Amino acid sequence: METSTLPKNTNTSEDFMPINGTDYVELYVGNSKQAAHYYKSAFGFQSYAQAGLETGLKDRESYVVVQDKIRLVLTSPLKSGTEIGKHIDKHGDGVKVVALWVDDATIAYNNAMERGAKSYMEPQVEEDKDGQVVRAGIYTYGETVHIFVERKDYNGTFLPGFKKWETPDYNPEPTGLKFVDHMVGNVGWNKMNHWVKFYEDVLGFKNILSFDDKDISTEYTALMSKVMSNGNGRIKFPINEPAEGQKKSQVEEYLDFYEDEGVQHIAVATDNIIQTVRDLRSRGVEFLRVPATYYDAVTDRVGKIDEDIAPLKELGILVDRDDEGYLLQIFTKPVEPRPTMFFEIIQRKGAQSFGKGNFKALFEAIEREQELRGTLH
Ligand code: TYF
Ligand code: FE
Repeated sequence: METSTLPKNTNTSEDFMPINGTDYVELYVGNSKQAAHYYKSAFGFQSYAQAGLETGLKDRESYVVVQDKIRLVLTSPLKSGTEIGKHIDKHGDGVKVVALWVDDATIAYNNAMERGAKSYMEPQVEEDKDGQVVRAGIYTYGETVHIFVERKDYNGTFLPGFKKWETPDYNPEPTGLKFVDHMVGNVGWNKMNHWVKFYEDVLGFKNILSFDDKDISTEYTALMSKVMSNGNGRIKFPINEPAEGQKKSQVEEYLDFYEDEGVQHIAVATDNIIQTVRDLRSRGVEFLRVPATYYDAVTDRVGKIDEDIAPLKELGILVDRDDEGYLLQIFTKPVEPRPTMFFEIIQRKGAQSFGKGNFKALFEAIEREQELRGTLH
């Protein structure tokens, strides 16, 4: 059963962990230079910052790309035997850091630690001629971490230690991606409630929506999901766990290939999904497809919407409605060789939900991909 309580406390004093938004997302990848090129050419990110040999680092090279409020950091090791290299060997390319923008990173860290968090990085002050940043980090599911970033008075490029990354000869146009809407974690069998409690206890999040295996099951596979939100609703983290079905759940497939719990998808918002998806497709981004028959019933299911159905059908964009409005969404295929992380493109027109009405068609589309790779048994 779907249950819903939207968060009411917008930054009240009872919110012991006020968060302003997602600061950045860092992926550990095999080749950060080429990954940055991919996120520029395929997704329309812009060159922003760089750190590595030229800035005095000996063990890693990072490229930062930006599109509106979204900052992606792509990091690779410069030698063998590093934590970054081990992370890539075990998981393939994937999200290491989901960084949260806070007013006081030390207080955020101390609060989280008092409430039972496991430390990743004690508060450290980072400084250059453009000001100061304080960062501190805690572990979440798998080897994934949250880093609190306090950048009150910082005027430099990204973080102290980074220099501007300028590419005068190659700057593809943006594709209309605006901000991170939500990021989903896949966790182990029967571990969803453990991580729900972690976000409640340690970060003061609330469970705003729940989906059980009856909501999210097809003829073959199933999963369960609970959406956690911080007080002001700017951070939303659905947590998925696999459920028993006739065949292997997509969450179980992820856990097998990532060899751990981790980030399953990054949902990014646009305010013109038709244009964004057309653009992304023309640059080689591959999306999941639902059958054309999905669109036969769409108007009956969601009622009148601003968009014509024809371009939605042409591009494979999904639509769903809730009490507050409707949303449009579409999912990429995994963006690395392992069937692990993917992106969602989402446009909200009032709806604050996650597309429950699309789950069946979406999960059947995922199953067709699993079937093609021979992992649906
Ligand atoms: O974030 C969500 O809940 C939606 C639906 O494996 C979804 O995007 C849920 C699970 C999943 C893929 C998409
Ligand atoms: Fe999503």
